[in-house]
Formats: sequence, C-alpha cells, structure tokens
Amino acid sequence: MKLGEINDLIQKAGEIRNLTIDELAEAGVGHVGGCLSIVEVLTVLYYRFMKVDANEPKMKLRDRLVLSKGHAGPALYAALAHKGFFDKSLLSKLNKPGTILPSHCDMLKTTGIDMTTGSLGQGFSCAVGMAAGSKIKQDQVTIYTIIGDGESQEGQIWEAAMYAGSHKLDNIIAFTDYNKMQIDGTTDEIVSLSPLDKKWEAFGWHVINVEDGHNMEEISCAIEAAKVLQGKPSMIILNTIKGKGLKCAEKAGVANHNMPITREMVDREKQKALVGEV
Ligand SMILES: Cc1ncc(C[n+]2csc(CCOP(=O)(O)OP(=O)(O)O)c2C)c(N)n1
Ligand SMILES: [Mg+2]
Repeated sequence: MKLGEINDLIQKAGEIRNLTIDELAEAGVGHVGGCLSIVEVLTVLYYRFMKVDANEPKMKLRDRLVLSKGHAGPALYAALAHKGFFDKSLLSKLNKPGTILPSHCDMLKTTGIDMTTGSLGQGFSCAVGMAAGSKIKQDQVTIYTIIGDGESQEGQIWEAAMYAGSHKLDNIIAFTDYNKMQIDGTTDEIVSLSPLDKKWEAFGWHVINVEDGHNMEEISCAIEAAKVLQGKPSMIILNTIKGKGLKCAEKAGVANHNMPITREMVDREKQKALVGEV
C-alpha cells in the first residue's frame, strides 16, 4: 500500500472515530468500548474493499457486511454516514424516539444495514446463510461479518462455523474483534477462548492473526490474502483495544462496555490532548 493511501485511511478512520464519539456523547450512554475497537476494520472495509454504492444501497450484486456484534451499531452508522449512505446530522438522533438509528442494527430502519443484529450469535449465522445463498446463485460477492470475542462463547457461532467449513464457503470473510473483554469481565475470567485460532482451524477455516487490529495496512493484507484463498472460509482475528482512542474509555477497562459519555467528558479529553496532557 502506498504511503498516501495509508495516510488517507488514517485520516478517514480518525473522522469516523470522532463521529462515533460525538454520536454516543449526544446519546449520553452507549457501547463505547465495542464501537471504538472496530473503527479501523470498518474504515478499511468501506474504503478499500466493499463493493457498495451509497447512491444505490440495495444494488443487487453488492458485498454485504453483517455486524453480528450488533451493539456496536453506532460505529457502523458513523462509517455509513461518512461514506454518504445518509446525512451525518442524523447521527445526533442515535437511539432517540423516531430515529432511523437504533442502538442495535436494524435493516428495516437504516439505509446500508444488511442484517438486523443484536442477539449475539445470530448475525453470524445469517452471514453464513447469505454466503451459502450467494454460492448457490453464483453471485460474485463477498460476505463480511464481524463477531465479538464474548459473542464467540455462543454455541450458535460454532454451529454456523462448522457449516461454513464443511461447505467450503470461501466467499465469507469473518473478523473476530479480539478485545479480550466482554460485558462482565475479561474473556479469560468468563470463558477463555484460547487457543482461538486453533479452534477456527479445527472447524475448517483459514485463520489469519492480525497482531495490531488497529493497523489498517495489516488488516488490508489479511483481507487481500483471504480474498484470493479458495476452498475455505476465512477468519481474521483482530487483536484490538476496547475503547481505542478515547482515553477515559480505555482507562475504564471492562466498565467501558456500556458507559455514560457526555459532551463535557469528550471536550475535556480533547483539551487535555491539545495541551499534551493525556
Ligand atoms: C444472546 C445475547 N445474550 C446477551 C446479550 C447481551 N450482551 C450484549 S453485548 C454483550 C457482551 C458481548 O461481548 P463481546 O462480544 O466481547 O463484545 P465487545 O467486547 O466487542 O463489545 C452481551 C452479553 C445479547 N445482546 N445477546
Ligand atoms: Mg469483546
């Protein structure tokens, strides 16, 4: 990837992160941690890989993204607004009465959302079903899906994983947002996933570990490798930081899962950054 291209992605990810933070601050509370850990993968998908058209959101032969960890909807809304699927001003209406942007993804409400999600495990199953359907129809599209690490403790994930591996669905590229935290603690404290890569391999998936899940060059290389691979579905494990880029969220640790966030908190942090105090 050329330097200019990387810098452009970094700028876009910064803008999408800021849109996400402002959107959540306007709502006053939200899934701050799990939104901020997926900003880079969303940026890379929408600006480097996904065959989508904001002017024709229902284009038949488009790539799909199923955000199985549907509680991170606000990050996806920010990416979609940035890409032009709807007006950025709508982000200020997150989760308010009459909004098109509910806290969790709803394909009947929001332009650009490919699947309704929020019940952990189900979105991933839908994505596998979409990949199977695309194969039958011989549609040349890629189904992308993002799951959480806590979500990976759902049995439904592994039923779908087994199906995709068994049917050699090489048109699905999945990501695990491996931020090592879930709602009530770290994944190690609740149910350890280790060795996560070996588990996916055992289910017939090609696995790529991305050491720094916020490095968009690394993420891009992983997707490029997954796209050319034939005969297996791909799982890209992104080692991420829950709350990435908002210091008060990063410091809160597990408590950042669904935390209060106000304009004052965000402004205070921006001011501290300006005077070099973090
Ligand atoms: C079936 C189901 N059970 C419980 C919940 C409540 N819930 C929402 S998010 C969450 C934790 C998910 O953790 P993880 O997948 O690690 O998400 P992330 O760290 O990326 O925010 C839980 C238990 C849910 N949405 N669906
Ligand atoms: Mg997690």
